[in-house]
Amino acid sequence: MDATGADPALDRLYADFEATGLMPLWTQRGDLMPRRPSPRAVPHVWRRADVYPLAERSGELVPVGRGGERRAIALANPGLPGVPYATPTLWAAIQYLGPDEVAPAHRHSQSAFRFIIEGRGVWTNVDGDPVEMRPGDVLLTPSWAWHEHHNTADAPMTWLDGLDIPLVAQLDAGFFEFGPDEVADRSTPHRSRAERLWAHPGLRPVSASNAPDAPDAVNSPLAAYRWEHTDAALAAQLELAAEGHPGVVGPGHAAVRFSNPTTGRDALPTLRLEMHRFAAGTRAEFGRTVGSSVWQVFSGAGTVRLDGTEFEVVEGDMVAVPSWCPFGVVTGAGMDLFAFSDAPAFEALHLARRAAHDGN
Ligand code: GTQ
Ligand code: FE2
Repeated sequence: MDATGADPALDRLYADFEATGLMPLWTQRGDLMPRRPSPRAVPHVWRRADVYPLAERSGELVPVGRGGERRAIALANPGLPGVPYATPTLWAAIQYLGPDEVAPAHRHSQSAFRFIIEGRGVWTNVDGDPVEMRPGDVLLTPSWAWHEHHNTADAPMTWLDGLDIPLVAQLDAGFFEFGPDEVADRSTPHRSRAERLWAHPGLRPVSASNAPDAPDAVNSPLAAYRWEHTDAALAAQLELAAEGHPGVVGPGHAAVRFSNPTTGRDALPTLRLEMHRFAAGTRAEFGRTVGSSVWQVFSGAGTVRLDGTEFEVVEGDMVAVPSWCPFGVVTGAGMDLFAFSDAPAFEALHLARRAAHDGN
C-alpha cells in the first residue's frame, strides 16, 4: 500500500478476478446470504376496477391467435421492474376472451390453473376433455397437458390465470409446443370426463389403482373443482364451529385446499390453491411465510394488512404477498378469498418456514 492508501497489487488482483470470471465472497454485501428473506417484490394490490376495463380495451384492440396465444395481461409487481411477474415465482394474469374467440392449443412445462369470478360460456379443453368455466370454479391445466380455450357465448369472459412461469424461468426448465390451429373439440358438456370419473368424494376409481404399486399422480386428475362443493365445504366448517366442533382454521376463518384425490397433496406440484372464507367481524393473522402468494377477493369486502399497511379490498381485487411479509385479514361483513402460492415447491425443497406475526 502506498501513502495514499492505494494498493496497486490489490487493484490488479480484482481486475484479474473480473477478467477470469471470478468474484470474491468478501466484497459481496449481506444480500447474498441475508439474515432473513428480503424480497425485491413488494406488497401490492391491483384493483378490479382498474384492471378489468383495461382487459376489455385490449379485447377491442388486440386479436387473440397463434403466436401471442393468449390475451392475458399479467400483474407486474412494482418491486420487480421489467418482468411480468406478480412475485418471483408466480405469474398471475387476467385473461380476456371475446364472443366466438378461440385461444389456440398449446402445451408447456409450466403448471397452470384458472379461477373464475364472473362470466360464463368458455370451455377450456384440457388434453381433449372440454371443461366448462363457471364462477367460483378452479380449473387445472397440469404441466405438459394440451389446452385451448373457446368462447361459445355472445359475451366476452374474463378470468384469473395462475402459473409458475417465473419459477420455471429461473430454473431454466421451460418447454413449449404449439398444437394444431383448428379447435379439436367445440363440444360443451356441463361435466368433464375428469369430473365424471373423479368428482365423487372419497371414491377412487378402481381402474386408476388396480396395480398395487401404481404411482400416485403428481397432478390431480380432477380437472375442475366446482364452486358448489367449495361453498358447501366452507359453510359446513363455520356451522361446525358454531356448534362447538373442530374444523375451522381459527375463529370465523374457514378454508379448504384444492387437493389431488389420489394423494391428498396439492393439486399441482408447484402451486398451492386454496379458498378462505372469513365470517363477518373476523380478524385473522397469517403471520409470515417463506414463499409468496397471490389472493383474489371472490366475494365480499374487507381489509388486508401487509407489513403494517392496510388496503381496503372489494370483489375482484388482487393482492401480492411477498415472502416473509406479515399478512392479516380483517372483514366487516364477510369475505371469500381465493389464494394461490408456491408453497409446494418450498416444501419439496425443505425451505418452508412460518412465524407468528412479530417473529422474524
Ligand atoms: O391460458 O394457456 O396467462 O399459456 C399465460 C400463459 C395463460 C393459457 C397465461 C398461458 C396461458
Ligand atoms: Fe397455456
